[in-house]
Amino acid sequence: MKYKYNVPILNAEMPGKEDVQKLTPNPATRELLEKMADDGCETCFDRFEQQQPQCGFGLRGTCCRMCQWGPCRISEKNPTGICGKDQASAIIGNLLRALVAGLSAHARHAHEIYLSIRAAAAGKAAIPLKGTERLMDLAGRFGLDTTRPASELADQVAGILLFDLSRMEAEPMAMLAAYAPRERRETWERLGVMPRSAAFEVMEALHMTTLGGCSDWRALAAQELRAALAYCYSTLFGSSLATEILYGIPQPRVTTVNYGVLKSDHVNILVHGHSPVMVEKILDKLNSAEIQARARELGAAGIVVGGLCCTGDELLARYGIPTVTNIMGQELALGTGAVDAVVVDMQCVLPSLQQVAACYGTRIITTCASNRIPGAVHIPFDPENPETLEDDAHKLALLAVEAFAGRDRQRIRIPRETTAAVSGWSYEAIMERFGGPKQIAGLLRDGKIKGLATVVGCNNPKVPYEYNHVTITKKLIAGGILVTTTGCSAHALLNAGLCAPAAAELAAPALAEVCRELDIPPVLAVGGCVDNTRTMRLFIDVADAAGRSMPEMPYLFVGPEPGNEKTVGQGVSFLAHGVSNVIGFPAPIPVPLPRKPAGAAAEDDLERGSNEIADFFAGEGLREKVGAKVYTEPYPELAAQTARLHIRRKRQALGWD
Ligand code: BF8
Repeated sequence: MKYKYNVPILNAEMPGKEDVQKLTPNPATRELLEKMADDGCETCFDRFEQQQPQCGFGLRGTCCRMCQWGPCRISEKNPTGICGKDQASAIIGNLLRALVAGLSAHARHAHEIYLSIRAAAAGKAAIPLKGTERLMDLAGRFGLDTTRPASELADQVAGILLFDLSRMEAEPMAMLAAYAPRERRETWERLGVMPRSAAFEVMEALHMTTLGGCSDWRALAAQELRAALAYCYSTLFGSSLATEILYGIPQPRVTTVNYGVLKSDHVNILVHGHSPVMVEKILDKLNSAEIQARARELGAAGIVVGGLCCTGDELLARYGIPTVTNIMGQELALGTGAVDAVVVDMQCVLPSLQQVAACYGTRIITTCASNRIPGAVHIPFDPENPETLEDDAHKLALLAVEAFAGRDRQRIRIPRETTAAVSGWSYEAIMERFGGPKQIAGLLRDGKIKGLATVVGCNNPKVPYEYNHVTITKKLIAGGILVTTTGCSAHALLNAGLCAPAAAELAAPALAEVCRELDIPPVLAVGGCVDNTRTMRLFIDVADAAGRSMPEMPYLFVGPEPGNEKTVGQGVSFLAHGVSNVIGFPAPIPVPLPRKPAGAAAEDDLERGSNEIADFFAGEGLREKVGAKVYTEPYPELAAQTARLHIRRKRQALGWD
């Protein structure tokens, strides 16, 4: 068998700490990197340098570790694994396994929320059902009798959502049937990629990729789409909308973010992770007169709560609670020396957190049985036995506040940066501000807004921290493209000031005018990663209002710094909906560089290197199937140009330019 990928590979120069110091946009990051180096406290930026050079097989997705015969490194010398698996199957199999690992993470999150709704409905725990509007909306969409009492409806809705997570037979997913556009459903039916449930598609993906399983990469690619649709509707739509049943639909609020929100004379508590149930209860307790008085008794002037990662994004959206930073900034936040306690639930919590905490005397508290950290205080929330929630939250709030007493305060240095922001851009808030999907479609058609892009996802040490998020986004808004954002990307854009109305001055004149007229920023922070649902609903409803299919629309999904396995499903979900992706480093696919063909005369007579998987994602394969493709571009200036060109081509095809 011929090895097809013996061509140079699209790669980025790996940045060292010096490059990060030069390029990272937030001055607070630079200050804290220096401080932590002076304090002798190691971070992921140090460990990234120590890991260089990283394995080329891993980087290209050509290492197969799916059985105990391997690991097999697929190369020119050895074009198949020991079992005979070829390169394409190895690469797409790795991607599929990453996607379903991410799907499992989101499914576990969703499971906790759905069981919490059940517990609330049964009156087993003091968990609210504040989002009556969302409950009634979903009950109506699921065909329930909306005259029944709210607790009964909540229990029924939770049951339907749990079935979307777990169904084993070939029946439609309820959430997909309720929200997916008809044209998309017909496309997915035609492609044979309709999903059953999260659990079934995870099972099938692992089954297909086990030793002696599926060796047809096209069938694996179809399962990638199927699993992404299960991901999208059972765990993104499910979690996001179910969380609104519990805590209500966010509304815009003016707030302040960034490291400078921490205060040296206050108790500083960071909340971190993804599932909101325990943290919401802890917030209630922290606001109580008793805990506030305890903080003052210990000598603190008050209590500051700051958000990390998606828990931070969600609390920012719901209450305007200030966010501090994202996955790669979590160690830096502790490096301020000012953090008394970090309360973490699930996912994206660096295992190093306890070591950094030890440097600064910070107390780490874990609240999810799936996410233990040795040395941390552990009081888990169990939605099946929620009766202790109230007492546990009280205990945790007290533990967090009492961490203030007796800490070494000599190492405190809080960067001054604070940044204005407007949070709370739920789907409903966006619609209210614009007047509805028809109005947004009109602004797109008239060219006042050139396109809609969502800039999302993690950080990755393979690019200078946050540089790609901020650089691409500035160029998108300068090109008249309205941006939504979630996850770690949102933290970068919030701290860069792009989520404040004043950022309109960086936008193209027509977009700036729209922003000023509606008093919105050009970058709308819509929530945590599961709240990509809000952007997807926006895209679906605006396309419908414009009378166009999703693939025709000037939309883009931009993931400048993908890191967690969860982001694979995000990108593929949007692809399945006909929304192209612009992805930064790293895609674990060998993307060949253009090269001079043998015998070519001119220096610039280049041809694109080719392989099946890169062609499937970036060429016609996927585009013919779902109407969208992937652009991989690690250099943010070029990525933004690609994005703007894509939007322009869509507009020209629609006759809007
Ligand atoms: O779900 S963006 S590093 S925080 S995975 Fe994690 Fe990635 Fe950050 Fe939330 Ni999303």
